[in-house]
Amino acid sequence: MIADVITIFPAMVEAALAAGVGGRARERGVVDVKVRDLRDYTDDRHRTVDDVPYGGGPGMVMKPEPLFRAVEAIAAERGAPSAVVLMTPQGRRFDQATAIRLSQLERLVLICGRYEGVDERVAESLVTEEISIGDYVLTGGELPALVVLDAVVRLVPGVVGDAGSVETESFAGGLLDFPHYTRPASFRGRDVPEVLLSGHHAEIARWRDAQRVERTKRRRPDLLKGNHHEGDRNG
Ligand code: 4HQ
Repeated sequence: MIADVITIFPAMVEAALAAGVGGRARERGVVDVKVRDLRDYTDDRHRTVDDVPYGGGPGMVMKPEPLFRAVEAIAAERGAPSAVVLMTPQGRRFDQATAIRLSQLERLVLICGRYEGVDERVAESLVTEEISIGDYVLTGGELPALVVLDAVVRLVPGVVGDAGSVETESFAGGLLDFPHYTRPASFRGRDVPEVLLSGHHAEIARWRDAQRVERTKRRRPDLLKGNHHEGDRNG
């Protein structure tokens, strides 16, 4: 997988990408993620990326020219992107199904907005999809892009060591994960469930399945109601 992140805070994105399983996958060349400083695609002395909003009002808007130039430069270097994703609270809510779909694409571009957001013509004619990581307002699209990349990159074959852990985890099959325990078998008066110490693998698998269903009913009944397309609504 090839991915490019466009941001005015490249050091912040680089630092996060260097850490953990994703960072190691990048070192090994399993994924090729490049961070692009949007200011490198400006043409004025001050490397301006924003301007005042037409119609007035508070804050600044990201100018279209540097963003178009950045995506065009990436396309020329890497080939036409499979998707150009804009991180925005106006987008479709990110979920595991979207992570799976994006992980199967060859070339991904992620745009991180700042200020009040990007000029609408970027959303209309450069971006192929808008994604939100949730209904809250952040100061920029960098953390959302890192969230999306983290969820996507770990699905690329060879990134996560044990492929089994990708399959049996939370949301595989639309259910929450089962409870996990490690040593000691008794900790401050709380014991690991007997069945897990039994060595009866079929019984353990049944117990875990039952725990997943029970936890999902209690904590996330929405996941069981086939509401996969609607978020919660107010009112
Ligand atoms: N922002 N999911 C505003 C977000 C956000 C989110 C990104 C803040 C874009 C301009 N992005 N900027 N939530 O809050 O994706």
